[in-house]
Amino acid sequence: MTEIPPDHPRYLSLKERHGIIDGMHQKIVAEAGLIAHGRGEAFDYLLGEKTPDYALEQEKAAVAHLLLAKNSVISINGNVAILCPDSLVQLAEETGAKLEVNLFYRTVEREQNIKQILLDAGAKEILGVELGETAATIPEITHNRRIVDPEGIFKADVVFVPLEDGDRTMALRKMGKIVLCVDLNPLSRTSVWSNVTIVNHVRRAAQEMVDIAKELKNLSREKLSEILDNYDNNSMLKDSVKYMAERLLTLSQEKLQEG
Ligand code: PTJ
Repeated sequence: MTEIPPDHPRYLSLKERHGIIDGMHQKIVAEAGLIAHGRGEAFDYLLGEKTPDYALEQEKAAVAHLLLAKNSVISINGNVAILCPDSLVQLAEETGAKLEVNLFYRTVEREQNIKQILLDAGAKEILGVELGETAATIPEITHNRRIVDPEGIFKADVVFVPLEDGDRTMALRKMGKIVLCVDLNPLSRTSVWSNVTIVNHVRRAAQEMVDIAKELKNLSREKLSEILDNYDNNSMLKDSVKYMAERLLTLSQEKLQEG
């Protein structure tokens, strides 16, 4: 593993980048996962690599959905298995959600490696691995993400898809499910199609959601529903875009004056 000096100004970001690269060599992250991560980094630069206030509101709404669900599932891919396995396992525990491995670039080796990471992080049950003939499929999708666990995503009412590509979100919505996502790109198809989109880095979002779940889990169903009463994903996405646009302008004024 490449050593990053802890005093490097972008220590955390570089450490994470190398974690993703190592994850690819260990057959956890897909090769395309590196490209996806780079795209995420560019958007996170616009957030100043910090959680904005609007994201906390999005995270609260997502947690409320998870707590209100009859049957919720957190979908795990290669990138999130490297970036935040502990937080996602804790979030499942705090909200009663199941964990399911669901991969775009599906191989049995990657499924097993990701399952092991989740077990090491304390998970007890992991769905979606080596499904073979027991697999269910999501209608309308032709790629590998269509393969789902009949006991997991297939029958869930709420599905949390941290870091996703667009078509499955659309297909899950068409199946009548509530979809929650984390995506640093507020204009991606996943972002636009989800019921609740969290525009934040998945590592920060997952950790913050664990803390929020600890706070909210003792609320009544009425109080949890109130959080969602006036929630409008489209308007929250507009807030996210506005935040990024304003930060880009401020940043460019600062940086360009420096030179
Ligand atoms: O592990 P697999 O086989 O399931 O494959 C996973 C990847 C990520 C390769 C696959 O889902 C994919 O190709 O995703 P996309 O279409 O590149 O979309 C990824 C989205 O996540 C993009 O909109 C990125 O901006 C966003 N993103 C990337 N890194 C982060 C992120 N959002 C939040 N936090 C991040 N760290």
